Order: sequence, then structure tokens, then C-alpha cells
Amino acid sequence: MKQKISIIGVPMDLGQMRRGVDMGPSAVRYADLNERLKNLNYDVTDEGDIKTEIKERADLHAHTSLKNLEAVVKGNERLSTKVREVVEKGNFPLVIGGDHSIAIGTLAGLGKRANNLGVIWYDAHGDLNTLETSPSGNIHGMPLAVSLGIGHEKLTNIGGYMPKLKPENVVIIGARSLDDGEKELIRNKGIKVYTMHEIDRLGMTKVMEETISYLKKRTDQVHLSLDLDGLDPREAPGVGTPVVGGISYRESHLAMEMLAEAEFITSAEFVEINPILDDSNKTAEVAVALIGSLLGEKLL
Ligand code: B3U
Ligand code: MN
Ligand code: MN
Repeated sequence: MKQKISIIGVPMDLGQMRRGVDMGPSAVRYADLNERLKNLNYDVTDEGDIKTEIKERADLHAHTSLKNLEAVVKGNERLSTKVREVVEKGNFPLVIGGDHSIAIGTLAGLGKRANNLGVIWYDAHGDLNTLETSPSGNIHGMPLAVSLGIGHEKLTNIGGYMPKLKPENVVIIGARSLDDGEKELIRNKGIKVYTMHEIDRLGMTKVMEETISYLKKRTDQVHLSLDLDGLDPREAPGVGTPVVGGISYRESHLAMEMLAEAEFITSAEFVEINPILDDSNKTAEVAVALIGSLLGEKLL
């Protein structure tokens, strides 16, 4: 029997400043996620959407320059609880964002149950900022740092413990826009990063082979956190902060297929899909196609 999948929508858009990414879960459902998974013979439960605050009310009691801190914390606490419940049922959590700040809640929910959680961070960015290093104050640029235990304590303590991750259990793939403080953190913590340079130079096959063997050696569970802006904006245009020169659609499918073959991904999230900025729901369709490959879809 295949593992059961629980879809969790998180319509969070307060980790950044562009509206519309809260519609990501609807866009992905509209692109027939459920059908796609059922055709692969999975037993799928759509758990619905996590409640998130709305923009107008978000900042009423903010005492910090971290944008929408209270609202982001609340949404992530709820997400963390839901993810933990899904894992306890034995289901595979498939989280659909929403902006990338939701990774804080996802990882908080996962980390409770794993001894040695690993993460593949597929993204144009490092998401390793803190209030001190962030050029924007946007929390979606901080979730990886927060999960390592670095950042505002209201964020690092979500789920009631910290850290959720060890730096040596993280692999970033697709980076091409890193702030100075993020570069410093990567060097200081020895985080493994495949920038676009390494992807071009080694090819995606080698990058994934290395990533898989690196994480297999040191982790007991591996979460895939895939930010659609990791892909090139020509192929995934519906994202808030597009960066040219990204990973191609084909390389991304190859990466997902290699993860499927390795059979070691235990949870996943697909984030930053913004249908308002998109071209006919193209980015949600890309996300659904990649989820298909990640979960074992093959042409023949
Ligand atoms: N590093 C910048 C930009 C950014 C991060 N994540 C996204 N954009 N999607 C920041 O604001 O932290
Ligand atoms: Mn991101
Ligand atoms: Mn990004």
C-alpha cells in the first residue's frame, strides 16, 4: 500500500509585501493536484486550508520592524500543529503555500517527530536572513535561518522548541541571489549550497546524486521545501521575487524524478505560487507537474 497523502493549504501572504500569493493553494487545486495524485493510486485527503490572518488586521500590535510578525507567528503555530498531526497519522504532508515564511511552521511540525531532519531548500534565495541582515524585513526571506534557531525568538520558538534543523543537514539548490549576511552565515555554519554555477558546471544529475548521498548519510527524514522562484521565471513566472537565470523545467523534473527513485523524501512543500502575477495559472501547473514527478509519475 502506498503512503497516504495529506494536502495542507496555507494561504499566507504576510511574509512578504505582494498580495496574491495567498491564492496559491487555490491555484494548485485548480490545476488538478488531487486528480494527479489519485491517478498515481494514492489515497489523498485534502485537509483544507490553515487559517491565516488578513492584511488589514495583521499589524495592530506590532512592536518590531519584522513585518507582520504576530500574524506570521499565529499562522505558523497552527500549521505546525496540523503538520504534526498529519505525521502522527502516518500520512505524507504535502504543504501548499503561501509565501515561504510557512516553512517555519512546516519544519516545526516535522522536527518534533524526526531525530535528524534533513532539508532540501530549492530556491533562488537562501532565506537565511535575520532582522539585522534583511534588506526588506520580510519574513519569507528568513525561514531557513529561523529553523536553524537564528532570529527573533517568537519565530525560532514556534512549536515550543528550537532549533528544528542542524546546518549540516541542509542542502540549498538553485541559489543565485544571496544577501551579504546570508553568505556569511553559509560560510560560518558550513551549509552545503549548489548555486546556479554548480548546477551549470556539474549538471543536475550530479547535483542530485551528491545531494542524495550527502543527506542519506546523516538524516533520518528529508523534507523538500521547493520555492517556485528556484525555477527560471520564463517557466515559472507567477512568483513575487523572480530572479533570472534559474533552474529549467526539465532540470527540475529530473531532480524530482531522482528524488522519487531514491525514495527518501518524507514530506514536501511548494511555495510562492502567485496566480495574480502569473500567465494563465502556468506556475501552479508547473508545481503540480513537479509534485507528480516527486511522487513517482513516469511517462512509461
Ligand atoms: N533576500 C531578500 C529577497 C528575498 C528572499 N526571499 C525571497 N526574496 N523570495 C530578502 O528580502 O530577504
Ligand atoms: Mn524562498
Ligand atoms: Mn525564493
